[in-house]
Amino acid sequence: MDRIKVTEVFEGISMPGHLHTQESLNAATNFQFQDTDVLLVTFPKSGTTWMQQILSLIFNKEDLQSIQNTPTWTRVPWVEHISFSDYLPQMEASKPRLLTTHFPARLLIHNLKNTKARVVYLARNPKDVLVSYYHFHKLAKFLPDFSSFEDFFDQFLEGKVNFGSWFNHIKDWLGVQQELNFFLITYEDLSQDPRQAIQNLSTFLGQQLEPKELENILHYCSFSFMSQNDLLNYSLIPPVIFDHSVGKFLRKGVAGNWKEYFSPEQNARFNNVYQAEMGDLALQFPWSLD
Ligand code: PPS
Repeated sequence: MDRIKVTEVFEGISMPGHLHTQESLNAATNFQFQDTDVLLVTFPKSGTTWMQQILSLIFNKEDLQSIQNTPTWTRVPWVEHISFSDYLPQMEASKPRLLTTHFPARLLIHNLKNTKARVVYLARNPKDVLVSYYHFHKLAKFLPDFSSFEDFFDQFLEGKVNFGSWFNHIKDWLGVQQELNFFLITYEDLSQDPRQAIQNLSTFLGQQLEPKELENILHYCSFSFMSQNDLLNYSLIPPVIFDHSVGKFLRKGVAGNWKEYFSPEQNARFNNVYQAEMGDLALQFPWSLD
């Protein structure tokens, strides 16, 4: 498979060359956002696919059948991916354009800050991000191999994995939120009270949901529905890209799975780094580090 083991480095950030080229990355930094756009921002493994599905459902609430035949990555594509230019023309017909990025704010802010584009930042407990990312490295053949969980743990904490430091990513975006039409939501909000979280999100998006519409959205974005649907669970991705014999993209779908992986020593080390990096910012997140 073309470029499967290539890593692109762009503006100091490593990314899989299977999905990105210097050309696609440059194009993303020059992308012209529109006032009607909705941009989903995540660090990898924060629940991107879940939120892509939710955004798509909210904006197609009157005709949920129409979106069941296409995968999430074509409905809410990444602006930095090679394939983005293929999806863009078909998106122009329907507004708003629903977009995704893993980029840090510093690469997009110049084209975002003078628009009214809605930015939805989805964050997840970084301990769960780490565990999910570790498993994804086994599944995705376009990511580097790690010898052990301990090895991956160290690289993640040092910000040496693809897309760099989780801490830098979240601080970068929270640092510019006042300049943007910005909404912060967490994986934990969605897990604990999906009804309330989706209602709050819909209000930010200017979308009124009827009770029946909300019920349908809750059903179609549930882990049980998504993990059984081949267009949503990535099972149709060829084995040369995803080694389906070692795991699933929709793996566990819960908050707190890190507790089964972190040793007491790793946990203490992570907490120290977390406090040093996040400081007072830590107060605004609903996840537990215990
Ligand atoms: S990626 O590769 O960055 O796009 O991955 P991403 O979609 O951000 O993250 C994958 C994790 O999100 C979980 N997920 C869900 N959890 C709960 N409910 C739903 N509907 C859902 N959809 C995806 C998925 O299982 C991955 O988390 P883990 O912890 O590995 O299970």
